[in-house]
Amino acid sequence: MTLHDSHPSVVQRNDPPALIRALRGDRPATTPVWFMRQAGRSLPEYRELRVGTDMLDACLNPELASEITLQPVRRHGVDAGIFFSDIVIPVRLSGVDVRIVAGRGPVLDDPVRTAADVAALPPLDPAALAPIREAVALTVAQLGATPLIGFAGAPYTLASYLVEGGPSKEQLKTRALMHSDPETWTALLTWCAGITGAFLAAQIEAGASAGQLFDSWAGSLSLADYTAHVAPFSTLALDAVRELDVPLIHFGVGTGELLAAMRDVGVDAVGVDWRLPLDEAVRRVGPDVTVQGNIDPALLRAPWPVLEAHLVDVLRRGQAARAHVLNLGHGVPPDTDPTVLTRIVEFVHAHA
Ligand code: 1CP
Repeated sequence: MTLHDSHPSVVQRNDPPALIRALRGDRPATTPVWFMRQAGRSLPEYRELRVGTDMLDACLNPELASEITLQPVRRHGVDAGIFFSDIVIPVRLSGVDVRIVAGRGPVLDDPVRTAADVAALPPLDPAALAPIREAVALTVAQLGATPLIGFAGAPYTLASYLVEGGPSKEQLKTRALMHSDPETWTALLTWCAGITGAFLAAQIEAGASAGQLFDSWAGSLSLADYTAHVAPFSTLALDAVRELDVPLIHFGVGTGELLAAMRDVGVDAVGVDWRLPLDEAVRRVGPDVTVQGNIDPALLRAPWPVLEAHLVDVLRRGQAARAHVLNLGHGVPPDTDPTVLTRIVEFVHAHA
């Protein structure tokens, strides 16, 4: 039995799934819904499975990564799985010493800040991606008709961890490097685009039906800097998957001013955080892309009637777009009550 059999209402056989139709610009009968960070700490079954296993080791164990990917699909009946992994996995698979510190995020003891540091970055051996391909293939076999979204970090967001050595608020060292040493910047972002593009391509070749590029921290950039120093490398990363012909989503946080430029790297959908109403986002990106978002994660803790009114408002504003994929404006906070997420899915699927 595949997972799909337990969700017979999702799609008819042969019909593209609602998520894929929406990303391509069609409006399915109900709005598709999934959640960034739907796999992970909000789920007790995830916390149980992760006991005693390091985060990046879990990502590189195909059975474990696959099971963690499936957990939220089973529990919530969302319209897509998102592959359980992390944006720094291709960095680790290249042989760079990066680890994930609980409650903090990716950390490097030796940040990458000089021309010599960048020149020493090792190439990514395609064979190292074998556990990713295996995990995706296992997952797709279980998902049945429910699509799997593959993902990768955009070169800028990835570079910010390498340069800062860990999470940072405004990526100051990273942006300083961009302006102080353009040659090193180009070399660093080209390396990041190569490994992250290969990571995304491996997932799509193994069966993922869509891809999302996370430029989570692009919101720290001016439009001029984004356009001149960042967007060309995001385009380069996505060039690795264009021939695979799956729909692509591009997401960042605080990127209201960048949305049209993010569209222009060549994607089918842009993700919008909670700061900008979706109808205003549509005014900025025009009629030729789908929008994804933009429930405020803070409202997951509000009383249901407050959250419901917000959902209705987001769904209404999403009508301004050619198509809308409902999601949060950023990832599921770890202390979220997962029953609230299930209720959102039920509500959106019942809302014509
Ligand atoms: O022990 C744990 O459970 C660690 C928490 C965790 C998890 C569950 C991290 C560390 N990464 C992940 C998985 C993950 N990361 C997924 C798959 C799960 C899903 O979406 O269902 C995805 C898509 C990511 C992508 C990711 N990692 C991004 C982009 C998305 C976003 O949230 O903006 C970023 C910026 C990272 C870096 C990262 N990894 C982990 C953390 C806590 C962070 C963010 C740190 C920071 O704030 O800078």
